[in-house]
Amino acid sequence: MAWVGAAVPRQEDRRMLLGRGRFTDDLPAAGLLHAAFVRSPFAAAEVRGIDLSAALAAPGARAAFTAADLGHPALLAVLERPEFVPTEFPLLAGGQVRHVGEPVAVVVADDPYLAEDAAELVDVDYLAHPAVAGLDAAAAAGARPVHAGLAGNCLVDLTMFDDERLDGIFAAAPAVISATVSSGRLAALPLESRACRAAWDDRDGQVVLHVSTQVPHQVRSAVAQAFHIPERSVRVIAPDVGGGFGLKCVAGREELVLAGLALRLRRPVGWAEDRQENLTASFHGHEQRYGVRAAFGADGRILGLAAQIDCDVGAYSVFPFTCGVEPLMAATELPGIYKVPAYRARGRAIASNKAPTAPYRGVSRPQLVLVMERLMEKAARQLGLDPLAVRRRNMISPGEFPYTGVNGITYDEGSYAESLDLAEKRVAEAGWAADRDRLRGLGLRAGIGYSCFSERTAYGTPVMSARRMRMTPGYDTASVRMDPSGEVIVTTGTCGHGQGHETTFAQIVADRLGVHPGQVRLREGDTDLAAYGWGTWGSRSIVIGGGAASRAAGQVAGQLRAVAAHLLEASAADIELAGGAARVRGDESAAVPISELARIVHFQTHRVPAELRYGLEARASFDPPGTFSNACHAALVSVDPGTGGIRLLRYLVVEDCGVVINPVIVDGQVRGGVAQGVAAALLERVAYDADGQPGSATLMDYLAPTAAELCPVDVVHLETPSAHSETGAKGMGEGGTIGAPAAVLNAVNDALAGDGVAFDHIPVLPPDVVAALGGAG
Ligand code: MCN
Repeated sequence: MAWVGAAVPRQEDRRMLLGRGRFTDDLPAAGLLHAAFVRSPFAAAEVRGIDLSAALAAPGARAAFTAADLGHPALLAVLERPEFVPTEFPLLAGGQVRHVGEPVAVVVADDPYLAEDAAELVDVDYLAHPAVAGLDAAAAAGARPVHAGLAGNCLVDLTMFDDERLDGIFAAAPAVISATVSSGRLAALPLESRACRAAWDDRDGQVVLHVSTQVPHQVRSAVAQAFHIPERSVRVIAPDVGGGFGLKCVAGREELVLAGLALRLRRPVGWAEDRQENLTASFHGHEQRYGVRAAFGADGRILGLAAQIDCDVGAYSVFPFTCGVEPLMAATELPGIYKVPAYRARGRAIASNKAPTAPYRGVSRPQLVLVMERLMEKAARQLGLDPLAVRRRNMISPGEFPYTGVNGITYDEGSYAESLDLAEKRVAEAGWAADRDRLRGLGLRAGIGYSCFSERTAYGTPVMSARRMRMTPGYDTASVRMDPSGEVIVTTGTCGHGQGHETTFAQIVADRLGVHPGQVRLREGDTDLAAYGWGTWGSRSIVIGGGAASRAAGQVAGQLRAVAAHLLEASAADIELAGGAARVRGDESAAVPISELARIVHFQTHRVPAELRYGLEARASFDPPGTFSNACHAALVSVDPGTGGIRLLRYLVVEDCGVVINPVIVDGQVRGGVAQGVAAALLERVAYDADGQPGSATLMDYLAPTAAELCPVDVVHLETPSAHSETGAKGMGEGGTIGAPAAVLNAVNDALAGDGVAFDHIPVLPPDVVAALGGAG
């Protein structure tokens, strides 16, 4: 294996850095009309009438539509379980609006500015209602239902693993820790906000959508469902995508409306979301609250765990995942890497008059890791034990893998204890404790925090089917084709949007075929290229798409070996493919370039045995049971007791994602993820007031992290290959985001322990610190 494991520079960087990427809004604009959406200023209101006449008379305006004009197109995402209440997601709101920013009409004009001007002239007659804009307000008895008849605003209410022994365990336990742990609502904030171009193609009889998306096939399915047309009539293409972070792994209503406009107008129409729309009218995530009780033995061993998990999912259930994605993942995976003998969890999705939520990076794992890591710290404090020793006592240990937990999940081989040991060692060697003490000597508060966790990745159909989604994702497919010049084209159903797939997929395939990765081109993100594919989310791509590509490439390698064996008069078993040539093992003189084999197969077919004729091509699929990466994060922070300002000073990640395909890319993923997780802990918060009015509609209010708020992130690798993966790799694209909030919060709490202060919520903002210290600074 020459290329897997090598720090191959990212193939995609050159075009990105030269500004030659092809993002949706860069596509040629000849004849393009532009859409602007009319959005509700109210969080809850009845729409009593919409007058489009002034907008239609505006300069440059070409058309305008309400929901009724388009036939009330809507999506319905379904969990096939009685605890789920299906609700429609209208593309344009008809009778009711349910959050500020919800689109009620669309105007089409000659340019985006004229479209916005015309949209402002649309006269909407609203009758505003009181909004419900908080977990307690929404779930309160008598709260106004967000959807007619929705009792307690509860879209999902599921009790899982209801262990009858728990009450007895709590009654007898030496220590019982109770906590309420919560996390703020976040915006995924991709650099490229959502964008779409839609055009009708008469020749192919298709509406062609260029969309900035993570899931082209699911967007295609959504268009087909909303407009009652066959999937064949829709082609979705994701060009370069400037980040998604989960926000683009669901079907956006505006993109689908554009498909409707192209179907109706037979003219190309474009739309690019502005940042205000992105922050208020797109998708959010992570507004969760955990009420937990955990029983511990005197030695720090966890004896039982009970959790009530409430997720404020906003106004709608998103397609195709539904609003069940956060509570179901949280309730299933809460125990994490710890051996919990008895468990009960109730997970609820509560609707509110806020923007809907999507599976933001990490989904519920940053929160459930936060909960477990807070419990470990609290138990240690109450029992007078070392917090790392308590973790060690409870975590799944070497020799216990594969381990099936109380939640029914089987964890494949990991390095939970080793990663903690190594992190502790590195922290000691680097003198973090001395740094902390020096800062304390200066009058600052300073602390060190850890988090230990696993990241379930590559959710295949065997795992996803347990959720009972009507559309059950999981598998993926790939095809590998060698052209007559010996160059390779790989197509998959995954859809990279910043992860460097073009490079890492090429590394895997290059090794299988014995060619250079530069000879391998990856084509993702086009529904006409792959039969079906589930896109990129859940850190699935390298295990599932890469696994399928590896299998398909293996088949093409077999074809190449057979042709070479025939030409070299050797046995196929003796042929090795490496360095661009097929060689007979042990005979340096017997070799033929792979490009020559490709030329012969295509252009001198008569020289090839009948069964090997007509191209070098194979297709394969892969559908694993899933695999667990793991990591230990450590953070050193200082806290200024006067201003409440928290600074991140040092950060260490010891991570294990099995076989590392490309260390540069993995390190980049880890560092980006840590930045996002630190921001969730210390900076970012989508704010709403009690009337459901957004208070963070610009980047002056929604504080994204910059280099100034971060510090260098040291990354160390352990490699425990997965038996469930073709390449031994495990997914890792969310790990940085999952581990950082807990490590940072534990560090802040360590800093403030002497003041008797401990926070169980994120983000912890300077006013929280100042208030908790009560003016101590
Ligand atoms: N990789 C590797 N070796 C491994 C594991 C992964 O070299 N053992 C490489 C992969 O080849 C791939 C990258 O690391 O190039 C991430 O791989 P993987 O873990 O399979 O995750 P996905 O490619 O499926 O990406 C999804 C994940 C998710 S869920 C979110 S959200 C996310 C993320 O990736 N959003 C991102 N990383 C992002 N990075 C960028 N720049 N932008 C986003 O929106």
